[in-house]
Amino acid sequence: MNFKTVQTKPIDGQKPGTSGLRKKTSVFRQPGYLENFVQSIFDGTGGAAGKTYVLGGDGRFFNTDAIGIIIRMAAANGAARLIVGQGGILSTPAASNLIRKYGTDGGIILSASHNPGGENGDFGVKFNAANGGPAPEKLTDAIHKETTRIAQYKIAEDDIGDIGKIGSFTVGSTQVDVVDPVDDYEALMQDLFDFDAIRALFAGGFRMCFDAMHAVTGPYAKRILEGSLGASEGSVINAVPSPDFGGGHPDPNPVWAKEVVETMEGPDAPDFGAASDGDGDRNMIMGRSAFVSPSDSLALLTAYAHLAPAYSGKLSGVARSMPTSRAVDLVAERLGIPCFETPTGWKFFGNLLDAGMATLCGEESAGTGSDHIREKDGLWAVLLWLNILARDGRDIVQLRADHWRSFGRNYYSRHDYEEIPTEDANALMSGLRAKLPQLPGTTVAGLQVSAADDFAYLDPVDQSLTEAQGVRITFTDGSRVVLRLSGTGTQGATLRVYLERFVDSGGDHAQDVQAALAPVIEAAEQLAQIAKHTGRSTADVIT
Ligand code: VG1
Ligand code: CO
Repeated sequence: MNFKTVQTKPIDGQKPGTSGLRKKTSVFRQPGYLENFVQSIFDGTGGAAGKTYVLGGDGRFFNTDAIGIIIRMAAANGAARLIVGQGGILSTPAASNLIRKYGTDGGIILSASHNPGGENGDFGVKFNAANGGPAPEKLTDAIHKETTRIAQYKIAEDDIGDIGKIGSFTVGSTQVDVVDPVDDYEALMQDLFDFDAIRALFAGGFRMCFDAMHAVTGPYAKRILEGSLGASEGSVINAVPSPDFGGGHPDPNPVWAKEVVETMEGPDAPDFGAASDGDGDRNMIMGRSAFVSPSDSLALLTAYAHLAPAYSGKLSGVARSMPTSRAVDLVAERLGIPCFETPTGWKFFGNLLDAGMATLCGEESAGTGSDHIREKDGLWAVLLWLNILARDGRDIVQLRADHWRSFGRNYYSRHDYEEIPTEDANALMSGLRAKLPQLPGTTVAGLQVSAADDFAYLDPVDQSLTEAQGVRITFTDGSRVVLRLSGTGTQGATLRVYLERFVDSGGDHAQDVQAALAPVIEAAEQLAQIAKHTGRSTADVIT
């Protein structure tokens, strides 16, 4: 095997965002672009020599080529061993599990998650650390620093073995083990959940529809739901990963996961509906004609997690991202466990999970997970739901109604304004930030502001401070508006407006969500002048 050192120059903009480096696929395919970033990952984390990494991706366009490049680079940099998903496929949660199970030094996951794939879509690369979780800011900063001073990268010149076949080959002195992407993940799920109870549920005629959205969870869901648990054949739809996700947008929300939504709203709908995203770390949950908001799902899972063997009597605490509704806070309070509020992005849960301070974590964007790995996990959430439904016996819609009756309901919605010129988005945010100190006590759209700040997070484990994580404005009736700019987009800026209104346990919980939120939506508009700054009167995506 011949190795070569290639001279290169820093490329601007290789700064990881909320979850890894995401760019247009065409950008990643520019000569040296991927190579520069991968070499910077190695250099920013103490070098690859003697290390073991997990490697896989969500199967989107350029996945296989990129895996080949990374294998040849890891070998040239002296890595001892690589564990690669067969065909280059690994869901994000499966990769996190492999890193932990085999005690590797980390992993490289190729995905732009919910962003569309294909030649004209997006591509992404993220580095996960030895705990299986997304690199914390300290590491992503170190990697970024390397991208600004890189002068050369190393790569093997010759062809390598076939990653389409399970087995092993070597590249120089690096051993490459190609593994089944599902096996270890399924074994972990069997440890956590009551598979017998779920099997009995399906055997009793329970029906579900799981939309894999032509993305990575297809093989996992087929094997586990239809194979091991006995869901009827065809319960998993769009199960074959395709390089462009069937031309779709693999974002599991009611706007993009249309097929399962139509099934769940149609005649003779199954009992339970779900969907997952591009890399398998998110979940959408539905009952018959009922979308369960991710924030409510987190609250309900926390309330009923004791029905699953792994979590019975084991909840040390919960954590949610700041924009996620405060429904879970109410459950934590009743359970007498702490509830942590973190910035958006799974990397902020890592320390809490490692320290045993939180057991369940969740985000409004449909990411839910636990201390079983260090990533959010779409299929895990579906299995926990199935476990709960199997053991509780109630229909999911009934269970949620009972929950609202007991705890009150946090009406919740997110309004996204996409591809806004970056200057306009920045002007909106800085205008809003400037007036925060004057807001408390004032009345906007009939709502009185009780507090207004720009969220800063002091990590209780390592005392690191992360600032400017989103503006939050709370009103005296418990309503709340949060505004922040997305850190995963690849074109212009995306403004996310998070809206929440609480109606307590005595109230009526049957209102239409947008109607219930109307005063909060109006307050957000008046406070942030969204129409003026963006030139748009409504959001592009409402979830
Ligand atoms: C979005 C979500 C955030 C999530 C992140 C990565 O980030 O809002 O909750 O952690 O995507 O998820 P942003 O910065 O665009 O709001 V994934 O499944 O795309 O890796
Ligand atoms: Co994802």
